[in-house]
Amino acid sequence: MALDANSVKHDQLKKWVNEVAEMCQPDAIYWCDGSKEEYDTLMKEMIASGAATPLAKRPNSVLFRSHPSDVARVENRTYISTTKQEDAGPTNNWMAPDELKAAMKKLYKGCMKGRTMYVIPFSMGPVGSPIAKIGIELTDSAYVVCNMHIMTRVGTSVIDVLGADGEYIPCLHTVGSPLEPGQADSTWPCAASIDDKYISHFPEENLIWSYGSGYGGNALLGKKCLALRIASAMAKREGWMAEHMLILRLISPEGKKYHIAAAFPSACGKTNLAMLESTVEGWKVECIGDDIAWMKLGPNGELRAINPEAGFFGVAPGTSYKSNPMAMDSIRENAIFTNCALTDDGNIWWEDGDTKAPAHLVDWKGNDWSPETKEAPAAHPNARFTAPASQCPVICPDWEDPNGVEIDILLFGGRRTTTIPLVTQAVSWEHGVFMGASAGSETTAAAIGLKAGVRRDPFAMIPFCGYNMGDYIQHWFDMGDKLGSKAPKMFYVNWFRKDANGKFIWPGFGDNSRVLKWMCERIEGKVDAVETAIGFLPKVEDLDLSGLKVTDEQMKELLTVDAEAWKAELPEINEFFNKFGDRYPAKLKKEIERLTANLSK
Ligand code: GTP
Ligand code: SPV
Ligand code: MN
Repeated sequence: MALDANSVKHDQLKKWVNEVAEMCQPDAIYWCDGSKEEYDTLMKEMIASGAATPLAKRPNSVLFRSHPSDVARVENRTYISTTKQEDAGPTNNWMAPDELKAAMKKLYKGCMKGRTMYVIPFSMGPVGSPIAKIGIELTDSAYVVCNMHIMTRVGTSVIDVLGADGEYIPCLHTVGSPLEPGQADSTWPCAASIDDKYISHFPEENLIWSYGSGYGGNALLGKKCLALRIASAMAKREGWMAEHMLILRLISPEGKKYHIAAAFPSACGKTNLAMLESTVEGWKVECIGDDIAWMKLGPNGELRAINPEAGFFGVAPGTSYKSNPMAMDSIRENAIFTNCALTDDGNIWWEDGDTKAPAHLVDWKGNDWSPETKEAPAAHPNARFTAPASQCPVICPDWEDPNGVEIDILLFGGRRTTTIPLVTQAVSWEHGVFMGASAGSETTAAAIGLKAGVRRDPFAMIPFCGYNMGDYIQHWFDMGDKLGSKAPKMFYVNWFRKDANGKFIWPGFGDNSRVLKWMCERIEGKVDAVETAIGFLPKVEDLDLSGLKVTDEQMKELLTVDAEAWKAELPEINEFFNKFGDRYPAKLKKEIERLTANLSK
């Protein structure tokens, strides 16, 4: 076990590892080989220390409980550090690289005392494939190592691909909780104060520095930090796209394959849609990815997408055999659960799952919990499961194809109780970019400290864009120019409309297949649509609603354009776009002017 550091030929990498070790002063350095033996050994140690609880009901699976202050991404502590502030843009936190590095170096000094520093060689995308990017994460968290084993491709083969001078993205992470000699560790070490946490990106040098958090995207640096923030900046420079999108294959009863990529904000339904079980007879979904898509022009000018990840880091609450059976089957074994509740017989439990709460649980904070005396949910709303994508029963046979799949349909969306119809088709690429750019969503528990209410979240990328958002939107227009007639068709969806009693109007989940089917029929030219001020809406008779209990009134509510509500929203969209200043794309301005004129016709 462990990779022999002496076998590493990459001198620059070894130099960087030694420099970090000098600064952070770990007790030991361990090079990860990515083996099962390594995973099992680390997990055994964490079980022995009390950090992890084995689950009798799920083979090779464990539960972790985080510190109550460390439960999700921290957007207000996330930085895009470019030489010029305008290159980070109005939607990102910014600090000058020198200043940010100086502040963080103070914190990094001696931060790994009493701990082991793990060197994790990982690949985003299949190892050795031309589209893959290699990262090296240095971390003092064994929890991070085990999660990275599942979420990325970790191992000796990555070091082999790097050779003596291959390119990699350095990712430095620490929980920021050094131990004095003899000091007992806590079960979830992290920085004591949220103001000491930093999730920093230096896109001009492809560098990531993270300090103080052990949770999700703050700590598993291949995911949001590398595959979205750093990759989006690389993609802009190199003419491709790194997007917060699921990828799925939809197969029609005739066997025709359609590929869909969809951008919904965090906790707004990507994992669910990605592995949906269709309720329309004969239609089938295969999952390619549930969170991130890297998309490039293919040899024939088409848009091709790959999933750079190897696992799912999914929202647990709400997941059930009714809502997402394929996710439930993916987490039967070999899974890591974080901040779920624990049952007396050694299983995990969360709100809106398959079973009612039993009389006794241990909640995510480790306290006794019962439905009678409860003061708060037993599972944290951002409780998560980590599971290998290969365990998903409907994983697409081509999910690891380095050539990716050709995207036919791009979807945007968000969580909106009012105003936004069930589905709208863009009338052009430019209009579709406007739809994506103006997307708004009610905030969720996936990030700490967000105000409740609707926020603008262009392409679900507001927390993940590694450069100026105005330039990012322009990049979408530019990609449309390159794609020309090969451009995928674009749609906007909203599964989350509520009625006066606060109940979801649309059944959602598997029944979203009915909307996907309509999209395929649209792109085949099989069905007409109603042209409205905001785009094409379905004729209700063209939606396959067989066997569904929705009333005509409800469908009408889901499919009408509320012009007054839209008009009321325009000032807010304008205010948001105006922040782009001299980076405000002219084509975007033209689209909002067109919508404004349409709405007052
Ligand atoms: P991240 O991993 O944070 O990026 O989230 P995600 O976009 O993958 O969201 P996910 O699919 O995990 O869904 C988040 C929550 O939304 C869960 O509680 C789901 O049960 C709920 N949800 C997903 N799809 C639907 C739907 O069609 N209708 C309704 N009402 N809820 C949904
Ligand atoms: C998200 O918040 O969009 C996630 C979870 O996918 S995390 O990896 O923590 O960012
Ligand atoms: Mn996500």
